[in-house]
Amino acid sequence: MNSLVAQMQAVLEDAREALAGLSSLEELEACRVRFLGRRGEVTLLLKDMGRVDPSERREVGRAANEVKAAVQEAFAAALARLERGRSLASGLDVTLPGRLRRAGRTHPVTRVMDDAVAIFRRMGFVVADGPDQETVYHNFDALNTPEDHPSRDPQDTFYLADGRCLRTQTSPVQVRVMESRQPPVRIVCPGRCYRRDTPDATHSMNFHQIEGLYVDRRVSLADLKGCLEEFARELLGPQVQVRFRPHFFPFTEPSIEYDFSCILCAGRGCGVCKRSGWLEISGAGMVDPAVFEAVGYDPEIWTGYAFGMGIERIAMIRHAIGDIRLLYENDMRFLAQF
Ligand code: 2U9
Repeated sequence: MNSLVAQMQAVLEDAREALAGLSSLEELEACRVRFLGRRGEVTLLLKDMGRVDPSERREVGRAANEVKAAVQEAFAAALARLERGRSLASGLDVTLPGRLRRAGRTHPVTRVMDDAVAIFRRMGFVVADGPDQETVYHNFDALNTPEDHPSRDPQDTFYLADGRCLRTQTSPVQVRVMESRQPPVRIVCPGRCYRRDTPDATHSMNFHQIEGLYVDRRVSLADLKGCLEEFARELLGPQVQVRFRPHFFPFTEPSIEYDFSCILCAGRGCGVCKRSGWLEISGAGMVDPAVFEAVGYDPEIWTGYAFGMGIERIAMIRHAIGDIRLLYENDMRFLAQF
């Protein structure tokens, strides 16, 4: 056997032996320099190829390249062994299969709220915020709610020890904005509300509302209808109709309740709209002059409309959810559907 090939095989044996005893990546690097570096043992032997007799060069060259490849392979195996050992020592086994991470989703109530806010913002409304713990004045008195109105009853409203209450609607936010700002005002107030209701399929003690208020000169009921129609079509589709029915609220006069045509059966009648073709959404009306007086706006000059809607109710309609409590149980099997 050519002596150069024999020398290379000896170097290969040396390299395998040296690699087997390694315990760190630093030692591996030193070993690499020793065998495969610019002046390494394998490199220098390959440089000797020039001195091989031309008749043997082809054969010797092939053998030398095989030895070089074997040395490089031994290095790769040693590197893999050291890296695996290092990750195991740190408690991390990089060879284990990855864990599937389920992506989070936006809660259906948050989605309706975000969509509603986006639509009203496009229509020129500005978002206003206020405290969940309210004075009785802002929650009831300023909204023209009579002293003996049933909504004030401790059976219906949560009162705090200091005489304040948890807001039963987001209207007090609008009272606060009017107290601090002159018209024109065009705001929406999204947020949590609290009522002492016994929980069932359609009631929760803690729910979400968005209310709107527009105050300017010569605001009319027709403006209110246009606003709610635009909102309904943006939220549920261009085919949706809106209808008004007369109602009574202490803070609006005249007051109305409004319905959207059923999006599931296109008004033909189905289980969700209870065969009526209409979905009862909520209430609205022209701001009562007594409310303007309470906040210091002259009711001879200023007119306005206000509306409110329950967010859970819209989420339930949108997804045909039959029980409001499903929205609060945080059951992943339910939430993962949205
Ligand atoms: C001011 C003046 C008037 C807001 C209004 C309603 C009608 C209404 C319901 C929404 C779903 C209650 O939670 S719910 O059941 N709200 O029907 N809200 S008018 O009227 C206002 C608000 C602020 C200063």
